[in-house]
Amino acid sequence: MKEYQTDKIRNVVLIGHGGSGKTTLAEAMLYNGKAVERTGRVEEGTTVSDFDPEEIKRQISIGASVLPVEWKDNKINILDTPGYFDFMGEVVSSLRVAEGAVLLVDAASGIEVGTEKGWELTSERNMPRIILVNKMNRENADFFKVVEALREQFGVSIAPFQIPIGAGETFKGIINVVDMKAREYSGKEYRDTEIPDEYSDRIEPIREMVIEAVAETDDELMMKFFDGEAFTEEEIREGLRKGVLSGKIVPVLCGAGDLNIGVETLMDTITAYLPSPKDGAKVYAQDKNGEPVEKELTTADPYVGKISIFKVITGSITSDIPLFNASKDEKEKFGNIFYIRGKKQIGAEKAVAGDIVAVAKLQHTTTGDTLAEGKTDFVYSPIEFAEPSISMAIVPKAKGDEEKISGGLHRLLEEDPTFLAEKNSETGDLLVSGQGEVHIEVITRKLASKFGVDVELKDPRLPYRETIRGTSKAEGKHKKQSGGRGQYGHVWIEFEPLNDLNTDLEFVDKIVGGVVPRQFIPAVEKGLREAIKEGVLAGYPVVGIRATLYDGSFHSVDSDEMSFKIAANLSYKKGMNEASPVLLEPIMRLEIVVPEDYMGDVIGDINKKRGRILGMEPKGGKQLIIAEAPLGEMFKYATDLRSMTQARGSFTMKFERYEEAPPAITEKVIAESKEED
Ligand SMILES: Nc1nc2c(ncn2[C@@H]2O[C@H](COP(=O)(O)OP(=O)(O)OP(=O)(O)O)[C@@H](O)[C@H]2O)c(=O)[nH]1
Ligand SMILES: [Mg+2]
Repeated sequence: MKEYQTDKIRNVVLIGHGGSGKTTLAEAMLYNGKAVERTGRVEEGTTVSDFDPEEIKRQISIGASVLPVEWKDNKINILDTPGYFDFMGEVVSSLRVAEGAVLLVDAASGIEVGTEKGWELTSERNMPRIILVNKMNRENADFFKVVEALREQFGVSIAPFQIPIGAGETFKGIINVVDMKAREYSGKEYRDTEIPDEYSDRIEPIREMVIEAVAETDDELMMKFFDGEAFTEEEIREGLRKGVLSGKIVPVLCGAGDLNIGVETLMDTITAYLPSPKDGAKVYAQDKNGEPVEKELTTADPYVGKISIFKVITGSITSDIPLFNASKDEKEKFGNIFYIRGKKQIGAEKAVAGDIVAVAKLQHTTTGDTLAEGKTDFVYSPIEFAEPSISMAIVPKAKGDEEKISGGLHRLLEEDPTFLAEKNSETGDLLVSGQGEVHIEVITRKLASKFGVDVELKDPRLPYRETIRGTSKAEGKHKKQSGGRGQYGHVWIEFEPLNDLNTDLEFVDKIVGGVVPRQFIPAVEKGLREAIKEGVLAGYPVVGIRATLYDGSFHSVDSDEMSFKIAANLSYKKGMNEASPVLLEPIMRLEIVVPEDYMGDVIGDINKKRGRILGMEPKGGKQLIIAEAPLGEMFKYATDLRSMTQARGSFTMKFERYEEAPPAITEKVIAESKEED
């Protein structure tokens, strides 16, 4: 690939609802830029971008891909991102390196949740963007309806630069209302044509929208507009460019990625209107000194070793230079740098500021780290990812694979900072927490394909507790006095519930007259403390009990600490069984944010899950619902909430307290514990 200077580079992220055609569009762009000889298809698993076996199998994008393509003296680094919500982390890291975005909207489906999310993500970052009304060849595609909806939802910044010629089966070209030119496509080529007569009525109102958007960018132009004066071509062009760069104007184009209609115009618009890294005012951190380089995305691939993809922020970079990882405070050995296009590697001599390159086998670097030529006293601010919202237990199919699993997870964590893996010390489960069920599934598939371990997913075991509701007095007598050294310990203990479930055991010594000698009383308490680690119902830790040692006896020769520990244990087993033992389940506090329309469904669902609503209040145009529900019902809440709200809801959940479990749950848990024994 030729060397391009910073002002000739465009880092453009493709975003949009799942299946809006991003990967197919990227394929057409690569074809137009002669990076591929023919266009691959998502259905056939032949696209440059969706090369991962999981992407091919599922026919969706899972990881972001970098796809550099040369276009008329410029290089466009296309960042194709997944639309599926579980993989939002990939969108977030890609937005970090891009200066501009193309937001795809399906011409037949119109605005979808992914469209709204894409709009929000780019608005928050003040990122210049173009909207492509894609799939114009679909049945029921309606450009004008989509534009109207976009204007209604996103305001006058929406400026349609084009209108389609035909729609659905008859879609064959576009009319540019800024230049007033028409173009028809054969799929491989295009030719400029006359604007068909029947379109003159449609052009005027659309052109009016563009003029109005231009007027919005500048006070003087606004005055002119209200005075009814026409803008010059120059004013329109200048106003549009400034407006797009500042985010005040969002050009709307139309096309069909799979027919390669409108794609070259989109590429022209990207290079003409979206910022290069030079004019992109991206702030990564206060740059006090040094020539820092920022690394953004990594992919773990054990066959070629780990590949780190990064963006050069300042200065330039060549192969084999020593770099310093400022985030980890470690030296990093840099081998050959190369460009990456999907999975293909393309040799690179040097990469200038603004460009995106890759390097293999970095030792210490993970996603979001800052690399610099020498020591720096700052690092670029880390990328903020969403917290994982769903957890599942990973169980190896073959015994002895535990080490391979944790090794594999460790590697996958380096490329994907949006999941967590940890061993729960209480239940012993290896828990993987992610952004959704598909996310966790994909992680386990990667464990199999990249690291050769087969695993199963299970619901995590719950950290139940046990306590008692009644009181009891129980004797524990341990006596062994035949042959050898004798053993003798004897206690009477009263068991009562404590009101406080945060205390496990309160031990009270009410021995009088030395019926249990002083020196053995700590052994009784120790025996109890060991015993309560396993409740009598289902083996869960016991909390909230008081045990009062009030009587017993001893033998002057045979009594020892061990005998009293055993006696305490015997008393515990008997006493607990006689004091109405109960199972406690964890209750979680939930804060759920959903649009008003979904409130009824969400509240009904919480009730069905044995939860209760504590309060509701408006929050940022949506509703905040505060609720409590047992953890046992909430494992898949991320999935449930997504399907109830079409992914418009979000929630956080944290442990609140323990509460007695209903009989049905208790029975089930007891049965399960018997099965495991
Ligand atoms: N009719 C029509 N179908 C298209 C067009 N572009 C893509 N498709 C089809 O739409 C489906 C989804 O296309 P993708 O390119 O995978 O969409 P995507 O946005 O990359 O999907 P995710 O990465 O999963 O979010 C595939 O079946 C494509 O063949 C188009 O312009 N017109
Ligand atoms: Mg895709």
